[in-house]
Amino acid sequence: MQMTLRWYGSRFDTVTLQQIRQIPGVTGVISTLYDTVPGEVWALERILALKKEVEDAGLTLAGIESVNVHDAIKAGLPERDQYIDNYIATLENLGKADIHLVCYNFMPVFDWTRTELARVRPDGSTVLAYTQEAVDRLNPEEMFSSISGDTNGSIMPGWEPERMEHIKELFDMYSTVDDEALFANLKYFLERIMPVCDKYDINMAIHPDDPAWSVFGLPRIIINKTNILRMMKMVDNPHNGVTFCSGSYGTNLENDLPDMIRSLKGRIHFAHVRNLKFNSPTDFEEAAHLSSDGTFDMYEIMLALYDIGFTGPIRPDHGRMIWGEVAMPGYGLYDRALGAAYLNGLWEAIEKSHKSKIKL
Ligand SMILES: [Mn+2]
Repeated sequence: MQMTLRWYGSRFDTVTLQQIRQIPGVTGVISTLYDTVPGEVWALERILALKKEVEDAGLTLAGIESVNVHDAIKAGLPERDQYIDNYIATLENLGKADIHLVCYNFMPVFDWTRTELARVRPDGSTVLAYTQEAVDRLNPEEMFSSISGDTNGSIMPGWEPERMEHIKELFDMYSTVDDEALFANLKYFLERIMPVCDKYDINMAIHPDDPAWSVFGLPRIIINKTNILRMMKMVDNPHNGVTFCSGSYGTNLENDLPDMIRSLKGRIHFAHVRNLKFNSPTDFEEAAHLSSDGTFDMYEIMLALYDIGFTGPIRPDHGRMIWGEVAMPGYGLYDRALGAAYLNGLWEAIEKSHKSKIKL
């Protein structure tokens, strides 16, 4: 595996590449052209400039998170072919820039959903949190305004104000799309992009829906083992793969995370590893990465990744806000650096104990 950190680019991120370079064992970043909009073709020059900036700082650009998919593609509208052509053109440019990993999601309207961006934990840190009861009390328009005051001045990925202004239209667009239609639209998209992925060896890594169930009545499909295996089978190409995000699949306590990882051998191209603390099955908050601070056994998650021979980029996921840092919620430096060091430690121990067993 290669340990990385997500980085939004020098114009948008409070964390610098120089700081990331000093986290022991972090050798790359996962980045994006944050000011592009879904459906836009990414210019090769801009991709190469991003890559050069990262490499000049002594890091590698390990992949893109995300190239967002236009709603016309997800909703299966007649104009989707034009947007898929644009997506292919972006992939072509990424391939020419020698980039081989693209994370994306197929969630209608909202990306991830949280009801609080700064819940205070007993140690005084603040974290993102979710309560189903709070979602049930809100309508979607209120959802955006209820969290937009807590973003520390950042634009949250998937929650761009321009997009949220059109939220009613977005809901109308998906009014006839159920889970089956969404699966069919995803299949259509993947079948069209696989040739360019084959040509440039680009691994597409779908990010799970978060939380892993329907929110506001919208369809959600990338939520559990059954559905993700169905997706792998429906377009059976190794370039059709997965971002295994423990914090997103883990929102549903019925998902057995190590078992899911083992069932996806060869198809996990990217891993997001973080912990959640459940207060009830429908109320959770983002804990520190350490197993004992949350609900998940992080050792078992890393062991499963080791067992399947995972070699792709991995990153700590959302961190807590600690030590007075002011940053995009979930994306400060300090707690993600602690997360990276901890995950590296688990990996080293697993690797060495495995090798010592072989010697015996
Ligand atoms: Mn994730």
